Amino acid sequence: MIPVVGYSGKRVGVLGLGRTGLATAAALQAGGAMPVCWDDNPASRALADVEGYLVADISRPREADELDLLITSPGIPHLYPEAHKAIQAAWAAGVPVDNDIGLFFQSFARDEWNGFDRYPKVVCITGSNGKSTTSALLHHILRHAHRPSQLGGNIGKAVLSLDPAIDGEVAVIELSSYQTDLARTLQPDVAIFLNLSPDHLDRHGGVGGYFAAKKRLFTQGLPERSIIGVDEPEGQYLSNIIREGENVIEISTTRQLKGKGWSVFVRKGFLVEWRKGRQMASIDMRKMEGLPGAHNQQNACAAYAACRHLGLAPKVIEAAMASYGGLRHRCQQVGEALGVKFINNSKATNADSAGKALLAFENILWIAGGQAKAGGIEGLDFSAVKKAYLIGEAAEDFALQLGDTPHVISGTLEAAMAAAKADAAQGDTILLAPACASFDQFESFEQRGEVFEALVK
Ligand code: UMA
Ligand code: ADP
Repeated sequence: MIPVVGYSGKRVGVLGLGRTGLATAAALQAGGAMPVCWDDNPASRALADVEGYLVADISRPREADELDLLITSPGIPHLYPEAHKAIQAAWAAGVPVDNDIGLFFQSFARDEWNGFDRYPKVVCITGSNGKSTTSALLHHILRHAHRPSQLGGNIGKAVLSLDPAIDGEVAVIELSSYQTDLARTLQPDVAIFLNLSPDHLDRHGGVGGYFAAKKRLFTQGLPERSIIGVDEPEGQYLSNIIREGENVIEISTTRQLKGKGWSVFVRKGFLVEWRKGRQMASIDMRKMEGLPGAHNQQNACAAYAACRHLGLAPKVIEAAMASYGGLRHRCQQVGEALGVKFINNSKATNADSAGKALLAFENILWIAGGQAKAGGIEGLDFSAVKKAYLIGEAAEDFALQLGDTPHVISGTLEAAMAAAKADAAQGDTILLAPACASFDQFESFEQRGEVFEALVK
C-alpha cells in the first residue's frame, strides 16, 4: 500500500467503497488521515463499518462542511449526466474533490528514492481500446528484462494498493477517462495515448469531453516522453500541440512514419522503429501468437516505444513479446472442436473493439449485443461475418444495423451459442465480441466471458 501523505489529522471523505474506495480509505489511514466513508449501497457501507471505518452520509451539508478533501471513485459521475450529490455538497462547502490517482501522484515519490541507483518511473496508458493489453504487455516485457515493475489502475488493482517503489522500478498504470478527468495531480514520466473512438459518452457530455478527459494526462501531466497513436485525428492533433524535439514518439499501424522525429509503426506485419531519418530496428509481429490482429500491433508499438524510452534493447523486447500469453476475455481462443474455433472477446464492450476482432478472424459466427453504446455497431466491416446471433437489449437495433448480413435474434447468450453451434462448419470461428456493456444480463464483462467459456466446455 502507498500511504497518502499531506493529510495527517485531516478528515477526508471517501465516496464509493469498491476497489478504489477501500484502497483509498486504507492508504489515507496509513498516512494519518481520518477517512469518512460513504457508499449508496448499504451492504458496502456495512462492510466498511465492520472494517472499523467511520461511515457517514457526506452528501449532508453538515458532514460535507467538516471535510478537508473528498476522494471519489471512477464509477461515480462527477459532472455528466449529473454530479453525485456528495460531490455537489463538497463543492458547495468549498471542499476540493480529487481521486485516488491524484493522491497516488502526491504520495508515490519518497525521500528514500534519493539513495536509489535509478529513480522509479511511472508509465500511464490511456486510450479507448487496448489499454489493458498494452499495460499487461509492457509489464510482461519489463519483468522479462529483469526490470522491477508493478501493474495497477483501471486494469484492476487500485493504484493506492500498489507497494512503495523499489530501486529502478516502473509502475505501469492503466488510466480510464473517468480517472484522468478528475485527478488534480497528474505526473507521469511516460504517457501513452493509443487511440480514440466513442465510448462512455454519457459520462463526458459527448466525444469532445471524452477526448478532453484523456488529453489532460498530457497537457496537465507534462510527461517527459509521450507515446501517441496518430491513426485518428485526435491523436495527430494531440501530438501536434505537445511535440517539441523528441518528447513525442508517434505510433501508427496504418502509415509509415518516416519523418524527422522518433516513431514506431507497422508495415506488412513488421514493427519498425524509425529515428533521426533511419530505421533503428524491426520485429516480425506475425510470429507473436499472444498478439493476434492489427489492433494488437498498435498495442505492441506502444509497449515497444515505452521500453525503448526506458532503455531496453530491441532484441530483449522482441524475445519478451514472443512469450506474451495475452489477457483473459480479449480475443482469447478458449476451445476448438471439429475444426471450429471458439474465441472469447467479452472485453469488446464498444463498437470499435468488436470491429477490430471482426477484422482479425474469418468465417465468423458472431455473438453480439448487450447494453449498447451510442451509435451501436454502425460503420463496422461485416464482410467476415457469416451470421450474427444477437443478445440483450441491443438485439433489435443491431438487427437493423446489420441489414443484409445474415442474423438472428437469440436473446440470451445460451440461445446464441446453441444456434451458432448448430450452424457451425469446419473452418468457422464462433466469436463472442458483444460491442456492448454487459450490465443488462451479467454482472460484468468477466462474468459474461466466463459463461461463454462454460458453454464452450
Ligand atoms: N457507487 C455509489 N454511488 C454511485 C455509483 C457507485 O455509491 O452512484 C458505489 C457502488 O455501490 C460501489 C462503488 O461505488 O460500491 C464502486 O465504485 P466504482 O464503480 O468506481 O468501482 P471500483 O470497484 O472502485 O473500480 C474502479 C474501476 N471501475 C470503474 O471505473 C467503473 C475499475 O475499472 C478499476 O479496475 C478499479 O477502480 C481500480 O482502479 C473497471 C471498469 O469497468 C475495470 N472500468 C471502465 C472500463 O474499463 O470501461 C472505465
Ligand atoms: P481496454 O483496456 O482499453 O478496454 P483491452 O486491452 O482490454 O482494452 O482490449 C479490449 C478489446 O478491445 C480487445 O479484446 C480487442 O477486441 C479490442 N482491442 C484491443 N486493442 C485494441 C486497439 N489497439 N485498438 C482497437 N481495439 C483494440
